[in-house]
Amino acid sequence: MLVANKDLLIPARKKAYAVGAFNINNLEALLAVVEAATEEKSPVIVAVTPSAIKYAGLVYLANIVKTAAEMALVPMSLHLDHGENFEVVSKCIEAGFTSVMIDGSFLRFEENVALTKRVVNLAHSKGVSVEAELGRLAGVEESTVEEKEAVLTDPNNAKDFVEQTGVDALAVAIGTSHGAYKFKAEPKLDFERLRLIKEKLSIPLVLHGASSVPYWIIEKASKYGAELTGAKGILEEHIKKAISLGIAKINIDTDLRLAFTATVREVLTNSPKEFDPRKILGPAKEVMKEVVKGKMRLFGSSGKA
Ligand code: PH4
Ligand code: ZN
Repeated sequence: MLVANKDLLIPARKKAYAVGAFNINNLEALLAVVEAATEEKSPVIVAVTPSAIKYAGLVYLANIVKTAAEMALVPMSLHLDHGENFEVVSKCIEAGFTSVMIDGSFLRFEENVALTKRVVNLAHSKGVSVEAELGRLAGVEESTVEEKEAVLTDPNNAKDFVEQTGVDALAVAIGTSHGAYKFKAEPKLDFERLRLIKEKLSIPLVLHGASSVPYWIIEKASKYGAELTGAKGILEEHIKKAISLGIAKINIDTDLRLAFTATVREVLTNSPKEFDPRKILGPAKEVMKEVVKGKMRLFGSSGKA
């Protein structure tokens, strides 16, 4: 069944676990996510970005997720990830999304508040949840203290932002970034900042850029010809600590991309005569599913559906 993110995230924050938001761009990724959620008895968020919509089409994506939700025995939401303007948000709400992110993190504080408020008014009138972002995800490890302060979420601003906008969840910047190259040196997150944000806000907090870039996947992809030198992600123990500090939604995309690509490379190398897409994409889906199941166990959402 399709539910709003709020219904999944409020219990998660209360009971100190997190619900995974997994990005999908095609049927294989969706099947991997839904099968994993069903086997783990876990609530799940299916995330779609504007670039996924550009790739596969809004109506196609919305309808395969709605079909999956009708058949699934676990609660799921269909979430717009990184909606960049009011127009994309309203199109997604019209198409049946149950949750939207409006990412005004590139705007000045007042502009971000104004845009987010406008989205909250529309979304809440339709029972749709809203996530917003304050602070920017960026590689900050070599930044000066002043640069970090400009990029990472300020706890006092976060409190004002939530009070002024009425958002249901807030994505915070504490040192994560999107993609497979998150750190040049040792993985490090600003937990003291997160602790202060948690003290000031009772709504669920969201961690973007949370892939761990597992060594076994990098090793497998590299064995079959990928060039991924320097790839590094978030430590699993840091994910657990973030959950204990109020993170209730965790975004994962890169780890699924890596699992998919490593497996496609493996199959094509080991079976050069194979040209049936089902025999190439099928194993890739299975490995993505195992990755999703592992995340659900790590996040503590297994058994919560
Ligand atoms: N996301 C995924 C963003 C994907 O435009 P696009 O479809 O390439 O955008 O919101 C994440 O936070 C994923 O984090 P990860 O890279 O650590 O998996
Ligand atoms: Zn993100």
